[in-house]
Amino acid sequence: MSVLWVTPVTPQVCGSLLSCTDRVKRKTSLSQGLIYVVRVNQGIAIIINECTNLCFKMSSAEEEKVVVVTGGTGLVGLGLQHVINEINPPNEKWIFLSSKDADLTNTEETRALFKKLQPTHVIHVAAMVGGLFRNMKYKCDFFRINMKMNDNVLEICKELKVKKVISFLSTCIFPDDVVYPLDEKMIHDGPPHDSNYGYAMAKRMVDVMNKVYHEQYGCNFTAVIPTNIFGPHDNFNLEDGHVLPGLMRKVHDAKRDGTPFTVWGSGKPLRQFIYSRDLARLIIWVLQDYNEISPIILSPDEEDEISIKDVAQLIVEAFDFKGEVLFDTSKADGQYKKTASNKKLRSYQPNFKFTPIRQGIRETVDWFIENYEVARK
Ligand code: NAP
Ligand code: GFB
Repeated sequence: MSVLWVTPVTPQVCGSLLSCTDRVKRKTSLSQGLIYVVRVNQGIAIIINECTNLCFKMSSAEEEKVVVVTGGTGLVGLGLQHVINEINPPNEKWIFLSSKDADLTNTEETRALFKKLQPTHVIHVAAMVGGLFRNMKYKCDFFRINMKMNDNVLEICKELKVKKVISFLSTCIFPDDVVYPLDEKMIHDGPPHDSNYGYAMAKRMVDVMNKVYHEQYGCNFTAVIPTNIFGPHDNFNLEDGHVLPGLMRKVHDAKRDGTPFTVWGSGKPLRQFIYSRDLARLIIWVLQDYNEISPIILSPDEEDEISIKDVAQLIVEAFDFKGEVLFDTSKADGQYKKTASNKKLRSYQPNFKFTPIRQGIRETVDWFIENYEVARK
């Protein structure tokens, strides 16, 4: 049984098509649009309306996919859970792991767990992660812990003949002294920014491992390279977390305490931010349809790059904060910019619509206010 066809249609055409078929297999809403899955003869037809511009192929007769997500309880992992719960793809069992299931730096624990789960596909999200200030403080831990986790997961996936592994890199791993924008070919063209040297070098080795596992064993191991990610379930700890959750935490507390809101650094550095739920939808597409060993940058367009000062202003507006905004220039600015080109992604997904940053920030602030007591802080 196979997918007969996938076609974007206007809502009107969608309506009339559906009125003449009673074999609606499932209706799935995906934040920006509706997807109808209908059965036609021996196959499955997917009708999507033009809002989403992203389609998911589903097949019914194939062997069930067992997709294991390491790091399933963090910012990215919970973003994936959110979208998978929305889509609920047939014939796919998704298992989201945390460090409580196994410490991935421990080879035997990792092997025992993966042997028990028997994944057909692995999305290796887990890592020791942190913002600028944590990276600067624990360079050796970031290198050693991430090297161990990545080596264990890829070697055990090779042993178990896992069909596909997607690992996570980051745009901060690229060389610091380059001509922007960054593209996938530039990963090893010089040292990364010193602030995240340990993390960056461990992540670069994942790209090396994907290549050598493919050449020696034919493994289908690839990687994605997201820019700075944000969204619900982020780490709002001021020392360890990234800039957006850090700023949200500080505005929240400043509003509560009637104190000024302090942005660290000059506010001049530039960043591209991808919303965790957009990233999740792209990861699902990579799992299904991206068939290269070479990595792919997952980033909004270059023109969406924004300064720390301007993004702080969006957060001030989202909280309706009226207090004083200060800049503490005694704090590091880190890398001035890491402008990434998403040309490769756009060659595959020309119409993918990213959530506007103002809307993503609004949804994340609403989530943080509602979950302040339980959020990671
Ligand atoms: P996160 O929120 O810190 O989540 C990390 C996840 O990894 C958690 O589920 C954690 O489990 C798990 N984990 C950590 N240490 C582990 C260990 N020793 N054994 C097993 N599991 C372990 O991280 P994130 O922001 O979602 O990042 C996800 C991936 O994206 C990482 O590979 C990161 O390098 C990459 N990335 C992140 C960003 C960003 O801006 N956040 C940007 C680019 C790339 P527990 O919940 O049990 O602790
Ligand atoms: O997200 P972030 O910590 O890391 O952003 P990077 C740092 C930038 O935000 C710096 C400014 O320019 C900081 O001066 N900033 C302002 C703040 N206020 C705050 C705040 O309250 N908290 C934080 N954290 N920053 C990381 C890499 O680089 O990017 C990681 O170190 C990872 O390894 C991550 O790759 C995606 O964007 O500079």
